[in-house]
Amino acid sequence: MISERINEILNEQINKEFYSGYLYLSMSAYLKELGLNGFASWMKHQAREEVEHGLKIFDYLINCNSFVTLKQIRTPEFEFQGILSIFNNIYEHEQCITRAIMTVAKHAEEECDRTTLNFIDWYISEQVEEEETVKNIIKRLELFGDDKVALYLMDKELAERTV
Ligand code: OFO
Repeated sequence: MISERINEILNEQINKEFYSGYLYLSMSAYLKELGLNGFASWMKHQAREEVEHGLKIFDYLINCNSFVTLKQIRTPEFEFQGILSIFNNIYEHEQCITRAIMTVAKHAEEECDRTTLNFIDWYISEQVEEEETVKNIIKRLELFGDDKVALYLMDKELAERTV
């Protein structure tokens, strides 16, 4: 059985993951409007992944006989300033999520809650991967984002992402 405090922060984390999904879906719609279908599709996959992250925590709480308290998901941004600013936003957002995951780990450590520590390890690795992926896209956009042909090729490449 996990503590009340861990239970509460994990419930908050479900909300954060679902919000991430909502935000990325909103970005996907914007990218589609710009005609960047590959980027839009990549972002939609990203949104799905976030929902999966939330569901994984949901299942963990249920398996631990803990309480699931679903909170309201806030409205995501829907006005953006171009593709580079979108990816910079994502990077900042993912850093926030990493800090939230580290907070879960910190509390679990304080409480010697090995089960939660073991569970949250997967998220720590996942965050490293997510930040790195987004940072790589930013670097490439900074290098040749103004070059329309390069952007077209990158859009084609991102369209290949599958679940
Ligand atoms: Fe769930 O990793 Fe992004 O937010």
